Amino acid sequence: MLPSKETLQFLMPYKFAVDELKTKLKIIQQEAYFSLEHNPIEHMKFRVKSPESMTKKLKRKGAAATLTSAKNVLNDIVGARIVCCFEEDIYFLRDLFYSRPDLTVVEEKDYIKEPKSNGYRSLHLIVEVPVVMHEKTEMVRAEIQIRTIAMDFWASVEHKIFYKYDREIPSHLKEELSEAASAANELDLKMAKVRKEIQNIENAYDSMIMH
Ligand code: 0O2
Repeated sequence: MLPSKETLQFLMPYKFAVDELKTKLKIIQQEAYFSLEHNPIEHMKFRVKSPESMTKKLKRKGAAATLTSAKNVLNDIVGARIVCCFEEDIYFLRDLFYSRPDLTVVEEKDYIKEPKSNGYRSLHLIVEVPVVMHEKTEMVRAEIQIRTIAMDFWASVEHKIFYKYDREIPSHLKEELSEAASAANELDLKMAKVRKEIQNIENAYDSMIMH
């Protein structure tokens, strides 16, 4: 069924918030590249939650399936996913979000320091982005998920399995996923080590040139 005019109007500020976030992240990415000579963002994805997904999530949370309750209850109508190569990049970006005057971080969930029991790892920030429109400025909430490529690989596969089994993953698959989460974590640690070594070589080379 096509969304009603009311729904389309409701979604407008959320679509603008995606545009705002895209621009901010492009600036963050390019500025970081010039100052660090390293791009902290491997790739990004943005989405506005579909009305069907909003209804499902509201029902799951025991809230009324109305636009007003969607606005009040859901923090992730706007979603951004930032995928980085290294865990260090995640915290670099996190700190940048806190320091920006053009958005406000209102909540942080660090599933990297404290992974979920199934092995899920990711850093979630809920931010408020001002969207200036014709008649008013609306503070639009968005959920920003920041993760490494390894964390993203794991989460994407787990997400597919989760929905395939209608949220009831069989126990043998849960175990496999838990092992895969540990392997993904090890890969992140190994990559951090490799990066450190490369940085040490680069620093040694730079100081040789200086002398
Ligand atoms: P979907 O289908 O991805 O949209 P709260 O903010 O506390 O009111 P919420 O939104 O459940 O409740 O918070 P949380 O824990 O921050 O989860 C938000 C999103 O993170 C989820 O959105 C998923 O995208 C992702 N996520 C959280 N836990 C897991 C997990 O165990 N596995 C995977 N693959 N992703 C996870 P949705 O709306 O639940 O799902």
